[in-house]
Amino acid sequence: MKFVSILMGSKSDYGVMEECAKTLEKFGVMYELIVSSAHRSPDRTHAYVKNAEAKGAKVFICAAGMAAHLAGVVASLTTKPVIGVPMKGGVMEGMDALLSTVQMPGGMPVGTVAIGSAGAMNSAYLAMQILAIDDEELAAKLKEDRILKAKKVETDSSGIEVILS
Ligand code: RP5
Repeated sequence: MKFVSILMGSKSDYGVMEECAKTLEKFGVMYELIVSSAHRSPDRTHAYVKNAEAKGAKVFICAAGMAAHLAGVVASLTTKPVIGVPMKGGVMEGMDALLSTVQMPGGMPVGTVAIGSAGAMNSAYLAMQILAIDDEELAAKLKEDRILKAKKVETDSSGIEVILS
């Protein structure tokens, strides 16, 4: 079994992280999704990561807001790639979570994506790009997705563009 593990620090993160799950589903990539907090349920977080890795988790995606330590804690428990998604909320609109997630000490990386929904979607894409290193079928799907994105730019432009000769 090969899958992506999505952890969220709170159920309140789900509204944004649903986008991550939906993106993985669109590409037929298996995932698990749980709420587990670095602060409120440290034992559950520890047990989940160890068990998920043993079952076949290849990449961990961790979403948390405010003093966002979830991705860092997960990174301390596994050598699988960990992607951190900083959540908006709190008085600093996600800047607190961004800095907390990204500022890991040397040798303990968390690949950190953008705050909020773009980050949620990109965490799924980045996880799939990692899986696609040795999965040709998934790699082909990601290439096709890029082609469709480029075509959409042309289509979007065609109705409104102004080009001088
Ligand atoms: C973080 O604190 C969670 O990831 C969430 O983004 C934020 C607020 O959590 P709740 O108070 O809504 O549960 O740990």
